[in-house]
Amino acid sequence: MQPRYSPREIELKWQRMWAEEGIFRAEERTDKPKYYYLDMYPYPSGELHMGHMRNYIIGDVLARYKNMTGFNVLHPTGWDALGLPSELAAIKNKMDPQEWTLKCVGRMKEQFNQLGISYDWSREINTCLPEYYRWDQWFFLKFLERGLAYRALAPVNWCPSCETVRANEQVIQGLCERCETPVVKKQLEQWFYRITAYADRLLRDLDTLTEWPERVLTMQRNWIGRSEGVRIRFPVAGRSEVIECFTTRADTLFGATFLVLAPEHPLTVALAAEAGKEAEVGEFISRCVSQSEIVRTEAEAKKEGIFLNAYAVNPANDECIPIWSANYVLMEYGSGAIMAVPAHDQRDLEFARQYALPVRVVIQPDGEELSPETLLEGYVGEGNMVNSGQFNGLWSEKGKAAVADFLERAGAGKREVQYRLRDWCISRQKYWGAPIPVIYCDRCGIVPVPENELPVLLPSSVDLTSKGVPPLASNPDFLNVACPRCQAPARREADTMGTFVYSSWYFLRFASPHSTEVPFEAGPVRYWLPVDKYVGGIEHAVMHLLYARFFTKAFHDLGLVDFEEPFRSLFTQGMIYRHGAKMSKSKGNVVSPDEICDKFGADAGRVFILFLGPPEQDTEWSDQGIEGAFRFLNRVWRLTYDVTNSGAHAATGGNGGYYVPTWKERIAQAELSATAKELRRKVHQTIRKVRIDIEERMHFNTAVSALMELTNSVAVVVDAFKTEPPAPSDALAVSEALHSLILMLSPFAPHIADELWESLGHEGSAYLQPFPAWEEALAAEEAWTIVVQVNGKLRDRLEVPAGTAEEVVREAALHAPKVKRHVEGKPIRQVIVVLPRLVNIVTGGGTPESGARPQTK
Ligand code: ANZ
Ligand code: ZN
Repeated sequence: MQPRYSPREIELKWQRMWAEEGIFRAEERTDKPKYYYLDMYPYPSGELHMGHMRNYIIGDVLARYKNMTGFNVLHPTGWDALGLPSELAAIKNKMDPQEWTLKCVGRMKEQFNQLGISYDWSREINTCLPEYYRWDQWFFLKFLERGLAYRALAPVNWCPSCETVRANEQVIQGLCERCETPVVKKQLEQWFYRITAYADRLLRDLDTLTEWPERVLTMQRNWIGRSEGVRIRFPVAGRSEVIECFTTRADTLFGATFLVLAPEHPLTVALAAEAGKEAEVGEFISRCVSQSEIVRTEAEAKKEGIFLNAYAVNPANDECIPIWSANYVLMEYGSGAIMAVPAHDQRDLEFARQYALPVRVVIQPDGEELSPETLLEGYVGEGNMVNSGQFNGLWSEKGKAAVADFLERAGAGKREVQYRLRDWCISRQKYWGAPIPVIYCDRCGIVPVPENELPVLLPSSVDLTSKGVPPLASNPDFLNVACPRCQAPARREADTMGTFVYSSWYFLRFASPHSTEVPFEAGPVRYWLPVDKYVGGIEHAVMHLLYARFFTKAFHDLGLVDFEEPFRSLFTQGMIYRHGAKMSKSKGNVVSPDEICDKFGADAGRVFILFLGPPEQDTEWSDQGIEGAFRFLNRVWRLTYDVTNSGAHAATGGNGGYYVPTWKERIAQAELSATAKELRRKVHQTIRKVRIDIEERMHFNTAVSALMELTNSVAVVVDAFKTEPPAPSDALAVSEALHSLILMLSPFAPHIADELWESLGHEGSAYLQPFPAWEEALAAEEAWTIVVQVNGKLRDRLEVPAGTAEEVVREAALHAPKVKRHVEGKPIRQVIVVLPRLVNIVTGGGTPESGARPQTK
């Protein structure tokens, strides 16, 4: 063994070895429980920095640890290669997206290997390959058959100067990022997945996800946004139309002082026409339509509206109330119209004040008098119904049901459940995606591409910056096709699918990544799925994680899988900051893994990044910290070297050092010295701590510090050997300590662990060894048995951990029940503590023993 630790050499050696032996290759087997660990697969951006790497290192430690603790581990990865990020990067780098992607994949794979990530590369997947995306097209056809895919008009961002659709990411403060022209909304026919059909199940099953962060569950609940309410019918005075309003507050019906239509509501234009206000209203509508939904619904947003010169009839009291149109009502939610109750809704109140509309209090809180004239904030709480006819005096919660019953009986309303969740628009007017497999025929309409003609290949010669049409429409060879039904000339759909489609099922593909007949095979899926632990950024809390859950449920209903939730346990890791900003290329504060690996080695980089803090928290990079991690590994190296190569003390056998290869059998029988006993205790305590830290909390940082402490403890014992030859039991204890240390180090710093494992005379990777287990009896602190006397007479015995402080023992003795009985009511004169054996309590009160000296033996 070399006296000096040179990471690069050994890291390359072991990486080669792992690959040759295929030790990370997963196979279905029944002799062990399976463990499917997955980190969110990356999109091939070209370079990974240490901020990204944290995620993959966290996962790698866990996957390696699970393998060493007896699980059959699946730890795969692949490339989220299709979609806008890759297309934009390719354009920026003036490369063909395919070429660009494959180049990035090669580079990033190198980076993962360089850091020793234990991926099973035999299962690598890449979404931009037809063998993968043909299944996205196949699912589309299945969804279409079942009514889960449909086409509808939806707005896109349109740049009039580029004559092309811009993604949200390409619109900066309302301007096209390429030419800085203001972007407008344009209605296009697009494809949707009907995720709303699953809203209830997606919501309900959140309750079964007990190993998901509460924060993510809450975000999904809010995103789905279930509301129970009533759809109330308001006839338009003097016309045949009826305006339906969805409300969650039927109890406030008598407080409705006006109605508001969304600008896009069909009646807005119709009523404006009758009022002779077309021009004014038209202008108002186009102004609102260009505002984004987010801007329109923000609490602080400026409210803007227009009176439509018409009235509606309140079905509860036949009152006629004015009809307005305003920007803060959205066409996409509820019915696109609301009854406005300014006294009890903040936005309605602001609007009412702005346009001098009446305010009527109908809910009166207990012990407080609301006045419509002075009200500054809508009162949204519960209270007694007032100004509400036959409902007066009802408590608002009861009133909701009573008004709903009344409306349903009168045929003027119906109870309804609304969701915030919208259907998922999968169409992108972009090149780099899977073509949506439908054909438009003038005679037959929308014709699905027959299954046996999949995949619809993405053509390679396409004008990425085509004007007026989506890029694929610029390629006539792609676009023009014979109708599969009537053979007449027809056109292919030129839109492609968005990025989130591919990532909605990739975790299933890893079970049988090379299947050509099916997207995934039932047997392997039954064996591996669901994913046992899924790790990724909190930014995926809603869209990706909701879409993946939706696909899984839809697949369940298609009979493709027999479970409904894909990810049993979810972990969201924090981000790395440097110089106060999130580590990112655009901020210029990235640290590259190459830099770290060249200087300190991958293992030091791994240990350091884990040491930065609990993985769920954001944390600050430290340039000095990495040196600390490197020093630690050097210490472990040096220690192993000292133990195995110190020829001077060959007395105990082994390969010329203190290291005893057969320690396991021998230590059980050995008479242990105090030093050996103490070291063993430290070893078993460390094993316990490391295991619990990893399993219960994924707190790798505290696990690493426990390993550092253990290293110090072993070093103290070994240093003493330099002056005095070790007692046999001490050498055995050192052997145990060193073996345990190196095996425990293996998930964190796998290369050095393997090298040192080899230096201890073993063959193969430490990864293939069982992770050390602790014995509770050996980990337990030694106990002191303390005799408690009262006035010299034995009254009780206490068991306390060895080393307990004098004050603690004293208090424990005074509070022991048997002791209390004898001191009750008497003043305590003195308490004498003689550690580790005895406490004598001397009481006053003239008993004969008072003041007696304790008998110490
Ligand atoms: C009358 C009312 C009185 C309301 C009151 C609230 C308080 P959630 O809980 O999010 O479902 N609303 C309905 N459709 C809307 C739309 N298209 N655009 C903007 N706002 C809309 O909210 C339901 C409430 O949001 C509904 O109940 C309605 O206002 C408003 F004291 O109706 B409410
Ligand atoms: Zn046809």
